[in-house]
Amino acid sequence: MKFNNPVIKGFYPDPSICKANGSYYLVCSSFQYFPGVPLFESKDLINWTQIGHCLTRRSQVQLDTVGSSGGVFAPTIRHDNGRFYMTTTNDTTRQNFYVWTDDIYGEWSEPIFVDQGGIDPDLYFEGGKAYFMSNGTDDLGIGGIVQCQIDIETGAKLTPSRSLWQGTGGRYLESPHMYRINGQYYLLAAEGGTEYGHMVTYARGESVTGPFEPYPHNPVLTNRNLGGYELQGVGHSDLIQDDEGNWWLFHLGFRQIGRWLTFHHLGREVFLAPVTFGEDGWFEAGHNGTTLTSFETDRIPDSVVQREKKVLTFENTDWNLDWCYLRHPAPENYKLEEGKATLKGTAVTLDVPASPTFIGIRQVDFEATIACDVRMTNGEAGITLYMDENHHYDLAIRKVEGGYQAIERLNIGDIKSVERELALGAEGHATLIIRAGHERYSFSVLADGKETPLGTAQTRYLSSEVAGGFTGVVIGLYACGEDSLAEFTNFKCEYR
Ligand code: 6LW
Repeated sequence: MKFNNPVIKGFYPDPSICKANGSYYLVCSSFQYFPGVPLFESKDLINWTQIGHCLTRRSQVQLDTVGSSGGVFAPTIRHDNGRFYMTTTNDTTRQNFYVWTDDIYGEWSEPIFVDQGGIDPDLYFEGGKAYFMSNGTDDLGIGGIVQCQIDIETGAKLTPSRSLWQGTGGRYLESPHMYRINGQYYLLAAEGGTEYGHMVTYARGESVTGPFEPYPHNPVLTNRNLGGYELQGVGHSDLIQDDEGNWWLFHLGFRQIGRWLTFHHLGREVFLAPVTFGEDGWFEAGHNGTTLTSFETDRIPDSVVQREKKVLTFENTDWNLDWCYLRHPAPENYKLEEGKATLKGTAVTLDVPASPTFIGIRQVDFEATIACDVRMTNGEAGITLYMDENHHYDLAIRKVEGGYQAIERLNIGDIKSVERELALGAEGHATLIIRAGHERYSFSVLADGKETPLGTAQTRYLSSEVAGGFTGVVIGLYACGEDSLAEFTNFKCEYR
């Protein structure tokens, strides 16, 4: 069959994967968004269904004071002795912790903290022992991929933290994962930073504690050499063996807005590349060490068809799975029903790193038409294309003296500009429409049976290259203003 990359589209960075009970499970970073750490299931490695989140309670992760792109960093998911573990970092508090569950469809435990610094924690289980890896600095002050052995019940360190491997010289050595394959230990990592120089590297050794010998042809996977190629930033990965014995790398990457346009605003997404082991025990990945936008493979049967949900509505999405909040929401401000969202605004606006009344769904592809009916009273309510508090485009209705108006507002760093105001008269009611393309969004309003274009804005100003950070555009429904109340109905996001 032929599969297309990404296999999970939109802002789902830093994938980690494990296999258990005949299924594959995958988790991603979530930063300031709540619930934290989206969790997916697949039977065939190609089609992924979100089944939950690992961090669903405030007691598991505290996001109130988390800045944009702070909070929940790269997770690792593992299955050992019937139990699932997910370990991650709250980068804002600089704490590494893990949670566990015996029921993948159920709730996860309270956090168990590990006193080892750095980011991108990893767990490796062997012979009743649990090893904990992360990037950072060890107890002797040596940097690299750092390891200690822990008591998996309590998180207590059983051995000092020791630096295992310093990588191949790329900046930001991170994303460690340990595996035992054919009697050898493989230590996978990423280097180069999560931008255009990103890459996957690895080393192997005879013992779980090292020493480790680097693969002679590192990086094993990168797209940093591919100029004019849509897919960039390939790195941060996890290895998995399928039931037929084939190996694969799940990794992050991003899609530029155009071949020669080095901007990406949809966030870092999940990609899949085949892995092949040689007789010498070293493995290669992708196509000549790069990831392609599609792969022909006989490893997956032709009967597997890659599905894509092209139309998303209130009715066919799940408030608890597909939608997310900025930090911890105040539940009393949200009434989420089948076919309708009623949002009560507060004084918190979209322009501060706090929790405005906002519920969002990731923009997962470039070309889309997004529409929603909004009926509101006071304040302001509408749709925002949200990258962070300083980079968002808002299409909204607001109350003004004598009536209501529709507005298009651009927020790009220090520039905050209402580009167009359209008088709506005495009713705070209209259909808001956003048409998304690779390079531009266009905004219009349908009121009294007449569609009026308000303006357009370039996608690049919401990109990671402009905004910085680690997230991607989320389509948010929001209300702000202390006595504002807004009803959203007929939401539709249709991808082309
Ligand atoms: C993550 C690090 C990375 O922790 O970006 O691409 C950081 N890799 O491994 C934030 O996602």
